[in-house]
Amino acid sequence: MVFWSGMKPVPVLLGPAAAVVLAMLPAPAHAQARAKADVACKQAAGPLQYDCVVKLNDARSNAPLTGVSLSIGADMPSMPGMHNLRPAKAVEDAEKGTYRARLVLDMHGEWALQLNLSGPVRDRVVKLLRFEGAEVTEPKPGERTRHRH
Ligand SMILES: [Cu+2]
Repeated sequence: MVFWSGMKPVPVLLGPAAAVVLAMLPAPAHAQARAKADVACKQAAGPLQYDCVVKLNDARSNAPLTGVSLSIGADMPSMPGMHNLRPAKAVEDAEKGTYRARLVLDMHGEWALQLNLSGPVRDRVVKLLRFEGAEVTEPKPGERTRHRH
């Protein structure tokens, strides 16, 4: 059996006892996320303005997360660092666990929205969305988008 540690393969001999111990190790950090998020965006007044509704729920109990301070940053995975927008502050809605924010992008295409939660729940959830005019869709896994200015 070979474990990959960075770029170097590390051979490890495993008996049945070791396999049991490995199964009991904590899950990777992303599996411990406290929040899960649903994001739906609609084009607003301008062609690059989008009004987004974010629903935050507890990852385990599924209960709506209220009283969270939520800011939404955005970057383009196909051009990292070039379209880093100033995070937008979301406003909590009367409906529990629902937050609203207006995003002003600087071009259409695929964006990674970073939902930064602070206050009672601290977490960061990243959501990929493709913004093409009035169409806002979730990119399919492995799908690549052209990046054209
Ligand atoms: Cu670009």
